[in-house]
Amino acid sequence: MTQRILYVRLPCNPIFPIGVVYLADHVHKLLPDIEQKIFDLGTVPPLDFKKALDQCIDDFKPTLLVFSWRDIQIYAPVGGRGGNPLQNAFEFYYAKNPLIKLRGALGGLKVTTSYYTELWQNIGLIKRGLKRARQYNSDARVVIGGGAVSVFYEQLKTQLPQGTIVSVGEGETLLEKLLQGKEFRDERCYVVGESDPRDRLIHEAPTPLEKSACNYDYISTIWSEFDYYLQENDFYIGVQTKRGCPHNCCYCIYTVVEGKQVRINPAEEVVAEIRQLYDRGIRNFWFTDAQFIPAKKFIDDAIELLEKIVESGMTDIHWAAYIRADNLTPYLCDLMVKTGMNYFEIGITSGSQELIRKMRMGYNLRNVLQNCRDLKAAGFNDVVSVNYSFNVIDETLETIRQTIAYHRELEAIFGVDKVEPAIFFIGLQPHTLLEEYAFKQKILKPGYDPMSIMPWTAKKLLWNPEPFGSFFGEVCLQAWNQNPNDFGREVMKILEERLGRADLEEALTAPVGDRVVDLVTV
Ligand code: B12
Ligand code: SF4
Repeated sequence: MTQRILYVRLPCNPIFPIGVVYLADHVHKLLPDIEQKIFDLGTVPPLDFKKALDQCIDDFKPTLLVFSWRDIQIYAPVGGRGGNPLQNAFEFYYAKNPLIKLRGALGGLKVTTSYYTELWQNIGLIKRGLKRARQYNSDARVVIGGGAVSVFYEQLKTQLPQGTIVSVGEGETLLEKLLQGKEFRDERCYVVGESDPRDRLIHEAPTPLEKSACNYDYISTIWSEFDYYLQENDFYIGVQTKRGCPHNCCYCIYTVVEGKQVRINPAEEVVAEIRQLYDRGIRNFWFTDAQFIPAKKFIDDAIELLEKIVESGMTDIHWAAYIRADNLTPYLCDLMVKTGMNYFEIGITSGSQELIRKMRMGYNLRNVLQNCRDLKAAGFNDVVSVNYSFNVIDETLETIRQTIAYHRELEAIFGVDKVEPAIFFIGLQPHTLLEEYAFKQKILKPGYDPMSIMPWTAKKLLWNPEPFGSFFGEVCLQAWNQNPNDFGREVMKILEERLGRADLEEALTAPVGDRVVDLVTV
């Protein structure tokens, strides 16, 4: 049977569907005769989802449905679609005023309802799509993957149609084997109804893959809504420059989803991909790597890429990425500024070196400061988002004071208005060290449902344990009350007013002899 592949990107806030684009590109390079189509529900109004999907299937009559599901945790603790989910949750859990508590409960109910509605809606679309495709091809199959599936692959098994192939992490080699009729079960996947996911499936290493520039001429022939993302000037189109992260930060699942082995895409291929988008008018790019410079030994690769961008003459582009700011050199800083980096996120989590060690984040805060100074000296004058997650593990009043000292130093370097403190609370994710820690501490029981956002589970997953949980709850409520439009800075201000600020030197020094807490055995 000649395969006809329909890629359906499930509804999602408009964000460039780089995952399905790369999959379709890979399949085309390998098996150019296969017919493919990309259908992006991110560009369809919600009321039309079913109708549009039916229409697409009727027209294309796929034999293989590739569903890509990017986000499930849209309620994560930053401003989200249904109001501010973090604020709702904190009002409900920590407010003393019953009216505010009620407001939090109602807001939380709204978020919960839209979360479950979206979940059921997406499962419904998968089932519906398969049923419809089988009207034309009785052997039609469905395979699902994407960021959300990678995180929650174990929980989804009870909800999907029998025979669905559930994929974890990158999907290129799985599709390749599937289409070539080879055994594919050795890839990071399982088949619903046939077997349970293997134990620690997500920890298996992905099959290595040499990535070449995506062929956007081809993509534009199989994706009629491609232009949607080219029209708006403020879209940051995804370009991947590498896969994998070697670190072990206790709360992070990226390193597991992408694997610890860093695989660099050849610089000339990345630039060739940017060039194609550039020629279509795109000027903003997001390097979608888990980390753009995952470790010191990848500095040269970043330099090579940025030098090639300079050589390419694309001087009016902008780019953004997650940056581990401990891995910069003055020359790299110059290149970053020269090639148009105009936004970056540093997830330092805490300004206390002691906590950085305990969370196994493996970097030196003193180096981060020095590198930020180099970046400023190189002429960086845009916004840095600094992600802080308080109360992850072993937070004390002293470590909070140290974080304030650290933050003030970043402000001194970049300017108060340029440093955006993004206050996150960790949304606990499966397969992380923090999850194991929560089991050991008896905060969670094995078998809990990480997809549940019922209040009693959500309170544990929205990681803010006592003895400091209520304190942070109270501070955040005060910040929303006083200055909702500048929440992050207000939190820092209140913390400093209440607790004061440590000496910077104290923040930068982990006590001598302090052992790295073994998260799993404590
Ligand atoms: C870069 C990134 C961002 C950037 C995106 C910038 C941009 N313009 O593209 C920014 C910072 C904006 C962002 C925002 C958010 N993100 Co984000 N992001 C990522 C990150 C690090 C990489 C995603 C990516 O593009 N990778 C590169 C592409 C090529 O890979 P991919 O899309 O995953 O596709 C591959 C595989 O998934 C697979 N695949 C995909 N579909 C399918 C289908 C089939 C059938 C198969 C077999 C395989 C397959 O093959 C593809 C090619 O290899 C991931 C974590 C990670 N390391 O994966 C989180 C991640 C995708 N984000 C996540 C979330 C939740 C969000 C937010 C909703 C957070 C929030 N609460 O606000 C927002 C909102 C995004 C939106 N829709 O508006 C979650 C999604 C899962 C979940 N927890 O629900 C992830 C997995 C992080 C996590 N651990 O939780 N994000
Ligand atoms: S460096 Fe970033 S991507 Fe890598 S494990 Fe730590 S938090 Fe995750």
